[in-house]
Amino acid sequence: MERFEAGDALLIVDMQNDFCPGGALAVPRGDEVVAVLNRWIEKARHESIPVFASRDWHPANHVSFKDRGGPWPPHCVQHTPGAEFHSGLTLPGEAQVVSKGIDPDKDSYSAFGGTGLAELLGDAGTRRLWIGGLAQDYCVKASAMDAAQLGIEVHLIAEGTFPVNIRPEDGDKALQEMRDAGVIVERVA
Ligand code: VGL
Ligand code: ZN
Repeated sequence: MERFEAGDALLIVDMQNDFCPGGALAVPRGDEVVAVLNRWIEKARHESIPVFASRDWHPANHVSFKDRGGPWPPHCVQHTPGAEFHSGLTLPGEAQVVSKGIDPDKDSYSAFGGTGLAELLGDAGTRRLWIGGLAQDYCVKASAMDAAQLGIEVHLIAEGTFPVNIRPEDGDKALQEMRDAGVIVERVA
């Protein structure tokens, strides 16, 4: 595991039941990253590195749902069990949670979309951001690329994320797009 330093922050993206096996929009093996991310969370707490968590938090009539012509089955509907964080995830009480996709008529894959996350990271003095969670080819990718765009040095925790689309080329394509945007892909066991 890489070392944290002052100015680092950890972002856990959408580690919710609906994105795990058995959920409405399951990422294959999605639950396997919980143990990995818990180790990073524990290390962050130990070193007083701030922890942020995003959640997909849709109204029941969200525009990204198939019945409104969107690409996805209903998922992460506010206040339903599917929208809860995976019960094994050990988020500390002081973790700052941001919710996205709240507007029925707008979607945001990025944890930065209308959440104030950029300001929260700025307030925390963030220079480097470590990112893991779900899904690698959607919300993790969009969040990592937005963070890089903000001038933050982004490190993707590669073993802490899986793509929803498991055609091999999709996960790899997402990794390549992130690399092209300046994201540092860390693969450390
Ligand atoms: C996500 C699809 C739809 C994600 C969210 O968190 O990656 N993917 N909504
Ligand atoms: Zn969504």
